[in-house]
Amino acid sequence: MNHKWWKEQVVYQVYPRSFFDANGDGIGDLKGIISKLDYLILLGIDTLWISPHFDSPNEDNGYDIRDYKKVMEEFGTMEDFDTLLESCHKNSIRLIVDLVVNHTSDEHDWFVKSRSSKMNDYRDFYIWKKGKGNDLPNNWPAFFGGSAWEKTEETGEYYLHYFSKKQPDLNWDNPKVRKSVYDLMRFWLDKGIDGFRMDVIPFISKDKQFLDLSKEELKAPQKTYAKGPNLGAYLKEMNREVLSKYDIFSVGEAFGIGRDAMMRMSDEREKELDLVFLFDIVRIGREDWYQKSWTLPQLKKLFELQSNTDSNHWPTVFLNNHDNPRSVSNYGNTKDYRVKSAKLLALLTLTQRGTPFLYQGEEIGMTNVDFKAIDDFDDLQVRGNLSKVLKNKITKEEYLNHLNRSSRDHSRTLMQWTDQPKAGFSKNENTWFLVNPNYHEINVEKNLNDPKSVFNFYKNLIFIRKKSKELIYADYEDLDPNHPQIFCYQRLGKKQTYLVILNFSSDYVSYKIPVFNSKYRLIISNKLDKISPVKSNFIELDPWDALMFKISNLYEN
Ligand code: ISL
Ligand code: CA
Repeated sequence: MNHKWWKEQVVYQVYPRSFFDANGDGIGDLKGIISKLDYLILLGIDTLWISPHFDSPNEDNGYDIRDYKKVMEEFGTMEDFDTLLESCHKNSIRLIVDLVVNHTSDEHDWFVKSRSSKMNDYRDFYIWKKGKGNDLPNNWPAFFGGSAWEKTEETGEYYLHYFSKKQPDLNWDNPKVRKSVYDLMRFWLDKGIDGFRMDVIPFISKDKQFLDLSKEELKAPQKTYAKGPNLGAYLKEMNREVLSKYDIFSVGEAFGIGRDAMMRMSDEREKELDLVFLFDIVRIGREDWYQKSWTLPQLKKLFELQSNTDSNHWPTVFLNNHDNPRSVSNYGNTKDYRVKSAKLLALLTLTQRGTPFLYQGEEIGMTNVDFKAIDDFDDLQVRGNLSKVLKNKITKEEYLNHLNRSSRDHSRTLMQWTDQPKAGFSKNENTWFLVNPNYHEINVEKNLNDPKSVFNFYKNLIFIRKKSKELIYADYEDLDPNHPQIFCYQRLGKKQTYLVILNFSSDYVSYKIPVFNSKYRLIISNKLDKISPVKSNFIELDPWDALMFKISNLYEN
């Protein structure tokens, strides 16, 4: 395993719209992030990833870009961006931005020209097709509801959009498109940014046979959309032309691919991307908005697949982001053990093999919202899928019930800074989205003043992780894959072995540690009371107990 800086960092994702509103217009902004850098430095993170900050009509909260070389007006100015970048670097924090080049906004100049006529130079920047008679070109669905094809008046042809009709897909088979993308990438890299998170990057190559999806494929169209014929070629070209020329890292949002494709995309011998987000863990039990139950052994299996790669790959580890529900609501217990289970998830994320990506608010144990009505959601995906849901005879109550477990909006509520109105996010009483009513109890200020807070547990763990390269690079071994409540694994370093024991349940469990050595030393735990050193290989675990031990291999036989 060759050591790289981006394998040793802890990344923190900021959704600028919901992070902090410095100018009081009710929307988060870049100056807001700058004003909170001290907080992130205190937490100890190394790299900041900001969701799209580019000019956008905000159909999809910035994932619909109108001008790649302009800062979104609501977020501030290019000077603000330059100040943010400079402030990060001054504090040894790296900054990566969100590269959204599978599609643009329909208000992007390229699309305005492309749709105007079949003869326009930009026509082939997008994917146009005639219908079949009066029918759509094929049965491909869009993720935000309806067909992936939209007809235009100007030429009567349809254009392809995997997401909203205001997000037309770029035609990556056109070398001019690829050249334009590489040019905009250089624009930001020459400013000194430290890399890109690449939005739905496996979708950029399309299978131009445009065959209908089968009934089975329609259940998860992302799996088909992620298998275009030229994906590898385009990523290799992007790496050759751009990425390889800078000391940066790239992480692909690989929505739709499986482990094999992940292994190829992030295999350093392939020279495509450095890291890839696999979605199996964050969407466990999920089919689109439908959330089924899952078991701990199923979760452990997914960690096995994600963490145990060979030395040519390096995993990412994340339990939430701006597209998924809050981790403590999704995997923990917010009813009776919110703080404790949030700390357990911190221990899991920060002692796994792979680069951890934290999401704003996760470090203070922010939770899902209890939405009362479908109209309370902001997400276009919720509204866009309603007609399909009702057509499939799902009641609004059932849809709401699932959305309260799976919606993206849970992670887009305002960051909870204090117990002041709007949780201190903004001075404006009119904010773009709601704040979770539990902000009186769950907020940064309270966490900073409590040595036993979720924040301080994350802070201590980040410190422990960064201090020990062993913990970062050590091999991963699940010691008890089938246990229904306990997640027990070890990290086998050359000099040290770390043992992690997590009680992923609200039960009291008397647990026989699979491998035991009397010289284990407790490093960190979420147990409030002192714990007696583990004498025998039995340990009494309270609900949601999370402990990490270390043993120096020098004592080993
Ligand atoms: O719910 C989803 C798809 O059905 C999400 O998981 C998400 O759309 C998918 O992971 C792709 O996400 C990325 O691309 C989207 C944007 O809406 C998401 O915010 C972005 O993370 C289109 O750009
Ligand atoms: Ca603002």
